[in-house]
Amino acid sequence: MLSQVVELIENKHNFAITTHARPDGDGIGSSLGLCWLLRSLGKEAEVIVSDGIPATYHTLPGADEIIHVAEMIGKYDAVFVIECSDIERPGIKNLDQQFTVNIDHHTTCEHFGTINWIDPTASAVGEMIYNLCKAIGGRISREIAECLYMALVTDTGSFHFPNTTDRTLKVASELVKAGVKPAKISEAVYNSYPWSRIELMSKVLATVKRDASGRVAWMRQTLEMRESSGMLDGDNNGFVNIPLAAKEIVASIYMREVRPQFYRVSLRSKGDINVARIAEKFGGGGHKNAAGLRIEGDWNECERKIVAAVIESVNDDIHTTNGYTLNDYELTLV
Ligand SMILES: [Mn+2]
Repeated sequence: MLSQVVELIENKHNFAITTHARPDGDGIGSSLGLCWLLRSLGKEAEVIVSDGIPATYHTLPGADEIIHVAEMIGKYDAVFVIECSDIERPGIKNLDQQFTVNIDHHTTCEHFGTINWIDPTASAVGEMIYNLCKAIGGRISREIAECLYMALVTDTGSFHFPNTTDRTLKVASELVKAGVKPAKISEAVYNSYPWSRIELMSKVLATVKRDASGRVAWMRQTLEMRESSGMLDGDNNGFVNIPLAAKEIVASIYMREVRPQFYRVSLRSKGDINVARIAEKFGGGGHKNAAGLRIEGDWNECERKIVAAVIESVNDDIHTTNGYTLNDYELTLV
C-alpha cells in the first residue's frame, strides 16, 4: 500500500523502475514520472525496459535515458514494477530475485511484489504516482507533470473513457498548472502517426462486421496486412475503439494475428457492458470497459468463439441492467 511505498523511498536510495513489454503511455509516462520524482528527492533512479519505446513517447523528458535490458544486472534496493499483471510482463529475466514494488490499477493484477500497491479507483498509474508525490511531500516539476499527463491522457482516451473521475480531472488540472501544454501532448499522441497507420487502418476497417442485433462489432488484422502496409509498432493503437463511434455499437473486438494460429484480442465496451469478465474466461484480463486475451487455433473458429461469448455477455448485461442506454454511463470508479 501507499504508506509502505513512501517508507521504502524514504529509507532506501538506489532504485530501478520497469513496466510491461510493448509499453503504453501509462507504463512509460508513470515510469518516467516516478523516476523524476525519485531523483528530485535525491535518490538514484533509472528506467529499465525490455522492449522498444513507441515514437509517441520519445518526446517525454527522460525517454532518451531509458535503458534496454533483457535481464537484471546488479542489485537495486528496490525495483518498481509499473502496470504489470504478473512478474513476467516486463520480460526481464531474474526480476523475481529483486525486492519488487508492484504498482498497478488493474483489478486482475497478481500480488507478486514484495510490496503491492493496487488502486483500482485510479484512472491510470499516473494518477497514483501523483498521489505518491503528494504523500511524500515532493514537488510536481514540469518533467514529472508532462510524464504523468501523458499517462492520464492515454489511459482515459483524452478523458472520455468511463474511468475518468473528478479526481482524474483535478490531477490533470494540477499537472497543467505545473507547466504541461495539453495541446502539445495531444499532438504527440493523436496527430503524429506515420502514413503506414492510415494504410493499415483502411485494410483493417475493410474487415469490420457486426452481429444481427447491431450491437457488437469485430475486426481482424492479418500478418499480410502488417507487411503490405509497412506497419510500425503502435500503428494500430486504438483501432479497437473505432467501431464504438457508432451509436448502437456497445462492444468491439479486435483480433491481431501475431503469428500463424496465434492471436492477440482486444475487447472494448461502453457503459455497463463488462468485457473483463469475457477476457477472464479465455485466460485474459483487464477492466470492465477495456480488456484483452490471447487465443490459439484456426482464425474462424477463434473468432466465432469470442464473438459468441461477447454477444452472449452483451445480452446478459443489457438484460440485467434493465434496458441499457448510451447515456447511462455509471461511474463505478470514484
Ligand atoms: Mn494504465
